[in-house]
Amino acid sequence: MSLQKFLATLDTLESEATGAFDAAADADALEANRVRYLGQKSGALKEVQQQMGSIDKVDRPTAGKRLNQFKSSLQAAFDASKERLGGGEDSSFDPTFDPTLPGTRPRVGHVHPITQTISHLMEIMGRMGFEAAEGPEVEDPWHNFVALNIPQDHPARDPLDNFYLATAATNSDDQGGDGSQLLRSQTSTVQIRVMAQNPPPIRIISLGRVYRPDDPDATHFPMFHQMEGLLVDEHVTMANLKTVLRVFATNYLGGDVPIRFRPSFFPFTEPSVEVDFFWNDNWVEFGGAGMVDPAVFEAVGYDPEKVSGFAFGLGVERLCMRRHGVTDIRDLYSGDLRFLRQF
Ligand code: FA5
Repeated sequence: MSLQKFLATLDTLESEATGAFDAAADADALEANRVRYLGQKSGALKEVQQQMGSIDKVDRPTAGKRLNQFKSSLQAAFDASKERLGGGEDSSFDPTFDPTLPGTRPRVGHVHPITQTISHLMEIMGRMGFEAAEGPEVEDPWHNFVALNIPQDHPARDPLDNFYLATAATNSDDQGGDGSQLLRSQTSTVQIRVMAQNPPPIRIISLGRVYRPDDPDATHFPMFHQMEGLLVDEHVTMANLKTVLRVFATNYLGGDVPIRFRPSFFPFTEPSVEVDFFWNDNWVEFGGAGMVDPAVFEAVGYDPEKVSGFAFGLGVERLCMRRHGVTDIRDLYSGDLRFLRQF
């Protein structure tokens, strides 16, 4: 076929096809025109593409260029017509759809209330200069008991009061241990780890999970979190401990929160106290505290004649519950999204 004839054919077909697309009155007419002009099997475009083969080689670049324009022109006419008819054959337009109504907001997950509480506690204590420290949840008896002045025959070491593991300890700092391992029952283990590796002064908090075979009830859970605090320096007194806890409680619970110490006993502090906060017209117990026992300083290589210090351990769940009015600790671990979404 001569180039002139080919170009003339395209001109005629182009005006015919674009006219037909423009005139299509509905989706069916548009589809019929699409098949006639753009159809893959026997459409007009396919036909002229085949005619390219009969054009003289020297004329093929010119013919090819015009063929591309022709193709784009038909496609543009089809697209414009499709849009005019509201999406052509794919139209799924719902006439009842009201774009001005508010949409359905997708639910986004959020941080668990205990994790939120931990961040909050770290922030408050951080402002008082306490740095966060961490220790392992699987411990050896030296860190969980011996260095904390809890001797072999102490009832706190009873297998019925701890989760001992069937595997043997492999850590090199299990001093004189019998190779047994347990899930730590208190974050006081971190006191030992920090002091064994750092000289005084020390000012740390440690927030983490601890495990005890307690029957779950409204205030007890077998896995819970503690906030351990430790401050060691020269001339540290109980008055410093009381001030730090009072500032902490006032910041966390809001308003002025007085502190009450009740005499108690922990093998690793002397004297030892239970800590109560006065809040919402009640004295509420939050944890234990005291002055670090000289035996603990000796276990980690500190000189008890030169330094003194205080330590405290508060229940994180109980703090979170007080602040948010949660009455049952089990709600925090139920996984019930209706409960968790409130935080
Ligand atoms: C201790 O664990 C000491 N290590 C605290 C301490 C640290 C004393 C440093 C002195 C110096 P106690 O066993 O009382 O103490 O636990 C502290 C707090 O943990 C309790 O007051 C309570 O708030 C919380 N707690 C204890 N057992 C549970 C449990 N089963 N479920 C939830 N919270 C608990």
